[in-house]
Amino acid sequence: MNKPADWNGALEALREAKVVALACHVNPDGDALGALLGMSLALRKMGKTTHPTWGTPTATVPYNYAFLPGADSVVKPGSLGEVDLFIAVDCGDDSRLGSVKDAFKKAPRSINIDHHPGNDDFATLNIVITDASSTAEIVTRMLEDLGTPFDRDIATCLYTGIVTDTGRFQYANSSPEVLRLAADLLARGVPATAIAQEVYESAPFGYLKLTGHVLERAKLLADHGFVYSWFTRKDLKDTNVSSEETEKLIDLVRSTRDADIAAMFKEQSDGTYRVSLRSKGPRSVGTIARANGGGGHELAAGFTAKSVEDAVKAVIEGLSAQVQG
Ligand SMILES: [Mn+2]
Repeated sequence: MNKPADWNGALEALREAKVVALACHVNPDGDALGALLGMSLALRKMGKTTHPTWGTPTATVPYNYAFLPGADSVVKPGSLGEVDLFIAVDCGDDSRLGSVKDAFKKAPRSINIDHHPGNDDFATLNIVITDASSTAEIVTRMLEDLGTPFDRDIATCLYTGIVTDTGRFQYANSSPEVLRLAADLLARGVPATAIAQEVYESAPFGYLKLTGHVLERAKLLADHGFVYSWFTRKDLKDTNVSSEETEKLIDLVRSTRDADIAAMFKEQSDGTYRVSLRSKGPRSVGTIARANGGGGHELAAGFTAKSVEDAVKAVIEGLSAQVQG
C-alpha cells in the first residue's frame, strides 16, 4: 500500500483537530461503518470530540452492524455543529455524502479517506489508495502511524471493515498483507466468530422470503455470461425487510457458475432502480457503471437506471462494448 502525498498532512490534521465530524457513505456497508467507528473511537481515545454520522435523515445502523462498538455514538446528520475537521470515509465521490455534503464543504479542513478508483479528491486532504483492500485497512495504517494505542473495540470495527469488503478474504483485493493485518487485529481480542454471526447470520425471517422472490425472478443471459434479478419497494414492505438490509442479495445471484457478471436492481423511493454490479473478473463492471453515471471498483460497482429494462440494456451494451474493445 503506497502512501499518498497528503499522508503526513492528514496525520497532522488528525493530531491538531479538537472537534471532528466523520461521515461514511449513505446506505453504509461493513467497511463504511467499520472505518467510520474505528476512526471515531480512536480519535476519542486521543481526547477529541467526535460526531460520526452519514447523510440520510435518520442514520440508523443496520441490524447486522448494530453490534459494532461505537454504534450507539452515531448522531443524526442534522445535529452536526461547528467542527475543525470533517472526515469522509469510503466515499467514492462527494455525492455519497448525501445530506452532509454542504457541511463537509464548509469545514475549515477535510480529509477524504477512500479506496474507490475514480475518487476525485474532493477534500482539502486526500488519502485515496485504490490498491487498499478497504477503507478500514487505510484507517488502520493511519492509526498505526499516529501511534494510537488500539484497543479491542477499535480493532473490532476495523477488522469488520476488512472482512466484509474482502468477502471474508475471498475477493481479489485480499492478499497475504491483508491477512497479516487482519491477524494483527485479531490478536487484540477481536471476537471473529461473533462478528461472522452478527454480520452474516442475523437476518430477520422475512429476509429469507425476500431471498425467495429474488432467486425465483433471477434471469440468466448465458450468451453474455450475465445473471440478474430485482426487487421492488413492495417486496420490501411485504417481507418487512428494510432497504439497508439488502446489500448482500447480490451475492446470491453471483453464486452461479453460468455467469461471471451479476447484477441486482433495487427499486428506490422515486421509482428508479439502483443497480449493483459484480464481476468475477477479468471483465470490468466499473467501466459499465461509470459509462452510466455511476462509479465503483472494476469488480464491484453501481449506477442508477430508470427501469429494470433500461438497466439490463445498459449492462448488455457495456458488456458488448468490452468484447469488441
Ligand atoms: Mn470500501
